[in-house]
Amino acid sequence: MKTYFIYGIILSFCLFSISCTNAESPAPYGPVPTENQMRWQEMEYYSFIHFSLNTYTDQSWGYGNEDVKLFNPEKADCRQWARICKEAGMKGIIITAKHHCGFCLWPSEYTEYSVKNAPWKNGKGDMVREMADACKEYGLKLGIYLSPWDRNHPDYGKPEYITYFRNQLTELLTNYGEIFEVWFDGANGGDGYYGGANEVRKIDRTTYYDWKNTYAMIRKLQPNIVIWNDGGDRGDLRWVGTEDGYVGETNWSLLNATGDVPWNMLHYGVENGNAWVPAEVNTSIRPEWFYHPNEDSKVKTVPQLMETFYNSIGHNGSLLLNFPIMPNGLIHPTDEKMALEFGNAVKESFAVNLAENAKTEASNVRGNAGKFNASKAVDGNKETYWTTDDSVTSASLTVDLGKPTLFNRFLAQEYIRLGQRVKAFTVEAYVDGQWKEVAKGTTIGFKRILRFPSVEATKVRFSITDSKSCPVISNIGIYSAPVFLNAPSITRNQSGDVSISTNDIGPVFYFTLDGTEPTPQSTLYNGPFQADGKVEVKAISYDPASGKNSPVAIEKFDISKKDWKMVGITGEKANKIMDGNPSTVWHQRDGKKMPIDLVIDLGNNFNVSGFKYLPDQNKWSSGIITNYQFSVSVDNKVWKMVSEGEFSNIKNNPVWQIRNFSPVKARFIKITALKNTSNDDVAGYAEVDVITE
Ligand code: FUL
Repeated sequence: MKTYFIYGIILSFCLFSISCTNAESPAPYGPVPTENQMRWQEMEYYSFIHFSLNTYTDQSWGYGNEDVKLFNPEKADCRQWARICKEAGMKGIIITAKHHCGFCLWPSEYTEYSVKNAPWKNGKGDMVREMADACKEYGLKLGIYLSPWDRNHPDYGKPEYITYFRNQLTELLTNYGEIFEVWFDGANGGDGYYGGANEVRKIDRTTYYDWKNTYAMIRKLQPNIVIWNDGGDRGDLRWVGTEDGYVGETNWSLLNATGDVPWNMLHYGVENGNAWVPAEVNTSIRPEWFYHPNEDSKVKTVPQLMETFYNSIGHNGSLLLNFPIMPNGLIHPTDEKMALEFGNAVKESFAVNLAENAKTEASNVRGNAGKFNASKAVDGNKETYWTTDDSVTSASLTVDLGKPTLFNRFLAQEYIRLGQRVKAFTVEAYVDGQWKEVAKGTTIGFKRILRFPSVEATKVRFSITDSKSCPVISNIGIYSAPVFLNAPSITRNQSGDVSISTNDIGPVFYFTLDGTEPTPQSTLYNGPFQADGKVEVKAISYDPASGKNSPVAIEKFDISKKDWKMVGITGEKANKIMDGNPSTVWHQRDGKKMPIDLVIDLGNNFNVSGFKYLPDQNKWSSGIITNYQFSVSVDNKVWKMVSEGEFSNIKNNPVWQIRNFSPVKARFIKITALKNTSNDDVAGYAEVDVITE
């Protein structure tokens, strides 16, 4: 009896000590975020402001010789920018203090190429100061974009430039209060003005800037900063490999501390990486980064921005959304409208968390301790979490909704201070007495949101099916979000047939051809229709079930392409460049050497005042033209060159390249490809078009 008693005491002691061990917080697993990264991660959503001399020259990248006198934004108002960002739900603003052209928005002591020599405010203005003041007033954080590449500076490419670059960084990181993020663009080296040298300057991106010492200086001046750097030493944040507004569905906040970072690592992170480098998704509210008037009808709509939201913040990334500033110094009213409507749409979508404080149950709770039980994932406190015993890497948590409840979104957050762990999970709904899988995902990280068709259920089961170590879940959310219909896409083929389509299921389309806004009383689309020649098509999607319609899609078509012929080229395939379909491409790769001409007979004489080129949408494809000449002729004998230059940033942002010039009579057009992104002898075209008077 006595022996049993002693055994009993020993056993209780063992059980007690096991439960004590297990009731301790899990040890961190793998790399974890720094305090600076944590603060940044919680910001989630902030903006970019692109404003420079490019705004006045309709360019994407300035060459460095643009006249400072162009910079005169008579209505410039950083308070307008800050107000819009604040009202849109953003937490900070990163301003292009200096873009690749080298022009400085602040009166830098180290160059004459700045606002101090511009007519704006008689050279007394400082846009970075005004931005800093406006951010302060609206409770926003300030970030700085300082392009390492400087196409104006005579010393670029030489060691002296590094001193100049650091002097400028010091000015910006010393004189404008706390800076939350500094942004170093990946475009580095190439041709430029360089103080009049007009030459190509190549640098080694890995060594030229001596990032190690530059970083040390930055951290000394701004201890709370995060560094974004594409291509240099590993920064605190990473690019996601596209400017189109999405990061991988699988998204590890990890990279290797050293070595190259190929596209798949940028996009998905590295599962077993040894450094915490989370993803920042940067994209513009318009196709381009700087303001171009021809994009006024191309501002992203609420459904497009919601898509971006789910593919960035909903994929464990942050969202850095750009506003291009107009030449007058303001954000365009359409951009403001879309940003504010988007902010409201996000608020509306996540207004009610149906899981908050609901009854929960977990298949395993660490040490059976109350402080780690399932309720901690629905208590609205980001510092508490549900976690399991160390040996458990698959576990489930059930939320009892109490009554049949409709929902279509599931949100989960890991307590990332202890590392990112979850590798796979499922979401099931309890419908008619049975569990039905409604969604599944891979990584979670700081925040993961899954979308699925609305389902009505009494319970929801969140099952982690694979995890690197015991899962640590700080929050889950269940929502019923409104569905936003996408504006339809409008295309026209070479025969002049217009088609309207969407990826959404169920809607019908209404359209107009007279410039008026389409409504459900406009013409119903019954299939492709003829609308040849110059015409503007406006269309909406309409969902008869909900009575809701989409934003308006607008497409302006120029002259008919029915009589267009390629000169000197036979074969059907070449017609892909005028079939109105952006996903079909034709390449000239038959042994020709650059420069490679493409000549088109328009069939008649026209007053041509511009041309448009859409590159292959696959950025890894060869044949994406970067440098071009455009010529016209009435007889295919005497040619006049009317435009030449570069398609800047075309690889990362493969949007329509539009060039305007003074109207000129032409029947034949010639695009001469001088160079492409892969430096070989291939010229590719998804679409080519002209602009006529
Ligand atoms: C790119 C740049 O080259 C663009 O001009 C823009 O600033 C964008 C944010 O980054 O790589």
